[in-house]
Amino acid sequence: MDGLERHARQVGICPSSVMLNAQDKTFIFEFSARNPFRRKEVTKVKVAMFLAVIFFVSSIPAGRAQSPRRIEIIAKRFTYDPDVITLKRGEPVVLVLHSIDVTHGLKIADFNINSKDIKKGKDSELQFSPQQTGHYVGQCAHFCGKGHGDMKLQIDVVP
Ligand SMILES: [Cu+2]
Repeated sequence: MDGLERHARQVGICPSSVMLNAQDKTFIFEFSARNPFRRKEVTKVKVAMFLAVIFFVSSIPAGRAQSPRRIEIIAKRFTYDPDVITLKRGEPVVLVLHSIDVTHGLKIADFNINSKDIKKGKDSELQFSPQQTGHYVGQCAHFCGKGHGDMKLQIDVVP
């Protein structure tokens, strides 16, 4: 290889550990004059830390990709705000419903959602993942007054 590997052989590090540590020249030179047993211990710790950092960094984007999109919706007599939402097919979402007057609900039969318990002042989370494109209608599922039957949420699922 180069002077680094020759130096490593002189101080008794096997070629495979040189490969793992070749990018950290300062490390090998820093410990070359010290007790070889201690050097090997530190080498293992360094390699483990290096792999742990790689694992941690590579796991960050995956974690973000899987967390569902949150959509805040206000429920009040006799409407949802917004009352039209657009979702992507296959995308996991969480509808975060928040009532500002009385208890409401939300039923979306096509997505197996039926909540009768959207209470005033409390966030209610409904999670699902639409599997087919199309136009769907959710409806209030908790009687809330004379306009209850007209309290609807339109859901457009696009490719
Ligand atoms: Cu209602």
